[in-house]
Amino acid sequence: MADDILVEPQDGWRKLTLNRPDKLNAVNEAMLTRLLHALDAAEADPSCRALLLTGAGRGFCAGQELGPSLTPGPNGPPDLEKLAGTYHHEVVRRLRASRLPVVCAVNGVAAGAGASFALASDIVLAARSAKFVQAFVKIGLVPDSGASFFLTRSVGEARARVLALLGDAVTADQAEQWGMIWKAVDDATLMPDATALAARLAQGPAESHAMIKRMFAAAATNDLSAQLDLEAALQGQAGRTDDYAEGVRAFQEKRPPRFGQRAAT
Ligand code: T3D
Repeated sequence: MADDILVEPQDGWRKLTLNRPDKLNAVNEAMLTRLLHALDAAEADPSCRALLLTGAGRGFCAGQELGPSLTPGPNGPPDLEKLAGTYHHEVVRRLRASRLPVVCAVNGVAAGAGASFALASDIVLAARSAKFVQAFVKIGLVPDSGASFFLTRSVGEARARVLALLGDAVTADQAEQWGMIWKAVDDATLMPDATALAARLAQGPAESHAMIKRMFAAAATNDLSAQLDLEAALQGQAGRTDDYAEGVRAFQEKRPPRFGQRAAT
């Protein structure tokens, strides 16, 4: 059985590791299919309340494998629209639509679609030695997997255009300063920090987390009035959860809350 996607169930959360270290975890169709299955399985597991995504070896993910499916052959160019739509973009959709908070530990270079997978996650920590490369332009392609969406919103259009047009690497520290990621940390503390974060999220109010993700997704397109309506509706929903009752009780009793409910479908 292929082990290019490692799934390690932890106490209330799962660690997913892209595991093709000799290729800096470059992805291909089979690997992405297994990643999609792993994401679906985590989503369907009621005991799973958070995800940690990382890469094995010295890279996080070097994007699409520059192999046969990307190589123009005797029958003409490959159908990259189909490739992106079937695999890469489904990963991004799953990460964003998931009810589970996703922590991404960028342990090394994140290039092309690999950078987009990181940016699609909810909380991104990167090792100081890691870098982010919009590699697409270097091989005559264009940003995909949400890169143009995420970057224009996180670093602003001026920087996003430079990154996309030149394909120069951005260091983890620079990515943090620009707001592309949450934090750059020392290489040695990346996994302990990311693990602690995933474990902490797994102890949090799962339904609240799911609604926060929905709310932030909608904020990308809603006007203020529509967003206020959504916030009111979701607050109403949150107010009816057991976690809210427990949260208020815990506050009044001056003790930490014990959240435990799985997000509703
Ligand atoms: O339809 C669609 O959606 C199309 C897909 C689009 C999405 C994309 O992701 S397009 C972008 C594809 N990715 C790239 O263009 C990145 C290519 N890789 C690089 O530019 C560099 O490898 C890095 C900047 C990522 C890292 O450089 P460096 O010097 O640290 O490592 P290296 O020596 O270049 O790579 C190490 C090995 O990984 C090497 O193998 P070797 O020679 O030791 O056997 C290299 O060939 C391999 N590798 C790295 N990236 C890929 C790869 N092999 C296949 N595909 C890769 N993408």
